[in-house]
Amino acid sequence: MGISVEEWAWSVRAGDVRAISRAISAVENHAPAAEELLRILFPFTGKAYLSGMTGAPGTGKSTLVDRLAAFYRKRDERVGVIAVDPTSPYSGGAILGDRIRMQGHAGDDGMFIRSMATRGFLGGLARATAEVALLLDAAGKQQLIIETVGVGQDEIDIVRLADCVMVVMVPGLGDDIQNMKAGLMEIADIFVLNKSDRDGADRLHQQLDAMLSLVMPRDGWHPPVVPTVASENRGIDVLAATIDKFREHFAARGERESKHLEYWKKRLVEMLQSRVIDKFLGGRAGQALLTQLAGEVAARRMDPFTAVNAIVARTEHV
Ligand SMILES: Nc1nc2c(ncn2[C@@H]2O[C@H](COP(=O)(O)OP(=O)(O)OP(=O)(O)O)[C@@H](O)[C@H]2O)c(=O)[nH]1
Ligand SMILES: [Mg+2]
Repeated sequence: MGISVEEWAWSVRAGDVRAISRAISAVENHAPAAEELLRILFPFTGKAYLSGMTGAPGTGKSTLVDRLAAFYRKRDERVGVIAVDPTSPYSGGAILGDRIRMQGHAGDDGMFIRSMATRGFLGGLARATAEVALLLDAAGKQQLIIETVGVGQDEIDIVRLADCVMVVMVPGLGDDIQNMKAGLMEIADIFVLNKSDRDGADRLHQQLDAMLSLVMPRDGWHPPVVPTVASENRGIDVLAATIDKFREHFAARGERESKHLEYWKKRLVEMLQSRVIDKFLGGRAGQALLTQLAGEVAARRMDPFTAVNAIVARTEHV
């Protein structure tokens, strides 16, 4: 393709769907051009509001995201959706579902939906997701929504990136709150009680309220519980209003800035780590050296400190 990275970046900023899609693929593949592209685009980011939607498989996250996105579109806001792990076993490959969703928004260039599979990302899924969010931010999307199944540390890392974290719960899914991953409980800014048309919704609501009343408010914010029936588009307006309220609450207290500061501290260290590892252990020779030294250490023929010194020394006279 005969265009410069500058031109490419310009097309992304203009919201060109093909340019954005190509940029996302470049980021996913860790293509050399991706870094340059992100560098050019970075000054134009930082405007989007990022919401994360997580929860157990099949709780209705995609349906919620879809309805919320439609709600924002009605408010005339440009929306980007990143669906991570679209292949959860529950729905047997929601990529199909995402295609159907996309069709529902076909022809609407204020809406961009992208699915990302969870396996095989160089430098980790959280890195790729964060960079895709930057791209969509630069492309002028005002509301970004990330959907991820709340199962592992990877997913928690992803939603941590969000300005507002929503944890979706449903009645009848072993509705003991104790079953919930403690890590998820802690990061929730808003609890969405979806499928509240089902039996047990009231009980779960009471349980959540009781549990939350024991939790100290974080920075003056008590995570509220918002009942929804996503499949019938019920409660979405209240959910959107609650997100707005949270956004205002934190903007007023400067919390968003300090959250971003913490985030970038962590990100810069991660980037430095991968740069350093590349430098010292990059390429086939680096990997061979690592294997050889690890063998020496495992066999107790060398201590690990000497091994690390040997790795560093090798690069010093390259
Ligand atoms: N009864 C009821 N069903 C719902 C509601 N919201 C979503 N569903 C249904 O629940 C099923 C799962 O919905 P999804 O939106 O795919 O759930 P998900 O959490 O994205 O699923 P995964 O991405 O596979 O983890 C679908 O059949 C939805 O139609 C609701 O509020 N009430
Ligand atoms: Mg889904």
